[in-house]
Amino acid sequence: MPNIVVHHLNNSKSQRVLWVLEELGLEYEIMFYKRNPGFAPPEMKQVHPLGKAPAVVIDGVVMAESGAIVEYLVDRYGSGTLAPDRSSAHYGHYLEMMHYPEGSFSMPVVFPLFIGAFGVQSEAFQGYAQSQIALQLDYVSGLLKDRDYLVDNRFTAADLQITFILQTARGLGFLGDRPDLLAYVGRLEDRPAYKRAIEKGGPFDLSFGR
Ligand SMILES: N[C@@H](CCC(=O)N[C@@H](CS)C(=O)NCC(=O)O)C(=O)O
Repeated sequence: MPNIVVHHLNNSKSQRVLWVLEELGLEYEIMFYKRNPGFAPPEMKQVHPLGKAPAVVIDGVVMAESGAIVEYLVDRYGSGTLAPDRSSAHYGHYLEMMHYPEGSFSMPVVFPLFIGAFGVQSEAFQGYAQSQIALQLDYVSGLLKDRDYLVDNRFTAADLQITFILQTARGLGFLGDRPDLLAYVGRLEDRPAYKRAIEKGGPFDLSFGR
């Protein structure tokens, strides 16, 4: 069994790591950090120079970037679960979907948070942000048109990886007219491993005071 320590910030992407560890049935220790008020506390820089969550120490090696951490854990300890076989036709799509949430999808979804936090007044930028969020949400809806899960129509780590961004979009009120995406997130949140990860990680709230 590997020795795994998860440096976990409340209401953050480190929730993904707790969830994948629960899906894989691995043991781990959690070090808890609290947002201060919105940002990570400075002690997180003692774990990784970026000071962001998640940071995970696996057998003494520090890793950041939730996508890389999830992919590594699934590759190493998944025994063929949570990902298609590398030789399968689905593997390329799986990799794309593993990287898409933190790549193209996450930036527009956080625009409204920055607009609010820093009082950005530009109507042109606000319009751009709205259009880019709609573009990404339409894309995800299209991917799920005839299926319940993103890859090979079965639950994989790609669904786990995209959940946080969709939960953020939901919290910001962007899924109100998108029953397909609400149902998809609901399906993922129903997983026993997701629920265990929430119990262990502590209160999880992406409603942004709405
Ligand atoms: N792409 C990184 C994002 C890391 C990141 O920005 N984490 C946020 C929490 S979701 C954070 O630590 N924010 C606090 C801060 O920026 O001080 C990942 O997926 O791990």
